[in-house]
Amino acid sequence: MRLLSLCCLAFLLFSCGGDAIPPAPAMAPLADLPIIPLPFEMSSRDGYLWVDTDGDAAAGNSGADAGAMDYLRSRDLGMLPLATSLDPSLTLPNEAYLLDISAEGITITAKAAAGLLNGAITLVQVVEFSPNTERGIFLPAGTITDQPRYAYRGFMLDVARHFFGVDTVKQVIDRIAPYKINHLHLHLSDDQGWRIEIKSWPGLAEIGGRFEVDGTPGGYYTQEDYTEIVNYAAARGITVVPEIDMPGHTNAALNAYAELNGDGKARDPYFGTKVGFSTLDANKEVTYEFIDDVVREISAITPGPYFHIGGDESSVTPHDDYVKLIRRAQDIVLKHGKKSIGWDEVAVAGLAEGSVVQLWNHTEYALKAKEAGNKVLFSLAKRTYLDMQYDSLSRIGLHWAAYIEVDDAYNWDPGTLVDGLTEKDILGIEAPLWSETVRSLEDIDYLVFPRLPALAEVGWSYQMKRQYAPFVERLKVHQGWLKEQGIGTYDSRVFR
Ligand code: TNX
Repeated sequence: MRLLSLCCLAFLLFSCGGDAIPPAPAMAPLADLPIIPLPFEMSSRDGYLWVDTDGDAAAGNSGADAGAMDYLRSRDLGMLPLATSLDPSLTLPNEAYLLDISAEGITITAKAAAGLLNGAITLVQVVEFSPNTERGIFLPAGTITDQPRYAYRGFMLDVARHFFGVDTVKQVIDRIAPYKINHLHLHLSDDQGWRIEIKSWPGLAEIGGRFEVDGTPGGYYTQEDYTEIVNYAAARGITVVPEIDMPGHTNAALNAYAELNGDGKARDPYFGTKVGFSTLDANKEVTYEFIDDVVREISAITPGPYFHIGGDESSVTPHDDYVKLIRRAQDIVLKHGKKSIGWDEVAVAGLAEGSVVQLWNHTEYALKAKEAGNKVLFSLAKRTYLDMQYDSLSRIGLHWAAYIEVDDAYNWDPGTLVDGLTEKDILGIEAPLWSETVRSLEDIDYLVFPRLPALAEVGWSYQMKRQYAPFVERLKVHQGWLKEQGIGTYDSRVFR
């Protein structure tokens, strides 16, 4: 080590004309850093990179990918000496990357921009868990080669039961991006509220958005607000998936427009938390004009490929009406250039090939979906529902599906959950946060952390690589990091 330091010293004195590289403090090898989600491969080398945090911020990274650099800057790490290189000929997924750290600097290589950004996201953790002293940052040398098991790792925020404004959503995005969550599903409408401006049906937001659970004031996103969220998410590697739930979970729309009701009478606002009592009328043409306008306006401001049509718990919709409405809704989605996603009940209607069935409750629908040429997105309530309590003492949350502790969230394999589904039938996993009991960012933090990092690893890391006990050791370090960032993560029993 000493010899190495002397060499570095000599090199730097010679090449940079003066600034001596300080000797490294005690530091862990790269491969021992507690990165979450666990990368595919990490290898350590002797030596280290010293980054002078007082130095010229842009000195080392001219020409590095703008997206990766913007992400690093958003985490106050714009001074890192990063070089990036894109190699479209690599036979790797777009999200894969190779991150190399040596005494000379940091390089990230990937096939596509998404991979460079993932490399930058990992780099932030490497820096966080390496010595950061008044003499600068010291990073252990080595290489990380990484790629995701599943293309879709999602988080869902229910902004309908309780509304969360743009600033809160941005803070949520900043919290989930470090775990390589790449889809943010926004549940934009439900019985209690309609949360997005539709210019051709202004009453949806203005009337349907007035309240939330318990009758407290609600709110909605203007289309400009929504675009702001979409862009903020995109800069952090996250694609927004908008959901308009139908034909059930529609009381807010039925409150705003009398003509959407079978009997032509407007419904009262709903402040409770029951499900399964509202429905659009599948036999009125105005229903499809409404769906067409809503899907068209939202699709026009959604760069991502998906539109989520809900389809869950439509208990008061007759079966034939349900099938008819879901089929026509997905034709409308296709017409506006998107792929549909639906909660698992939509499998009975038979979605078009290439659509996605989000499995939350009925595993028997997985094979039906596969037969129709749909991919499956795993959100099984008893593993992935972040609105479930940790245990009976949790201060908020529900428990109809299960109590979910960190080990329950971590110890399952999407690949073996349903007989007959193979790896290529699975799009990925998503962790939903329903907000019946969730009223603030503090509440969000309490339920999301530390379970989201566990689920993120289920979605990103290969099954053969991950093991529970070492994961908990890494998670302990993250628990401290989350707290340092002011994130109100829950003190799980797995840390005791
Ligand atoms: C079931 S999951 C629902 C939601 C509730 C949630 C509460 C699903 C597709 N429907 O309407 O908010 O349970 O956990």
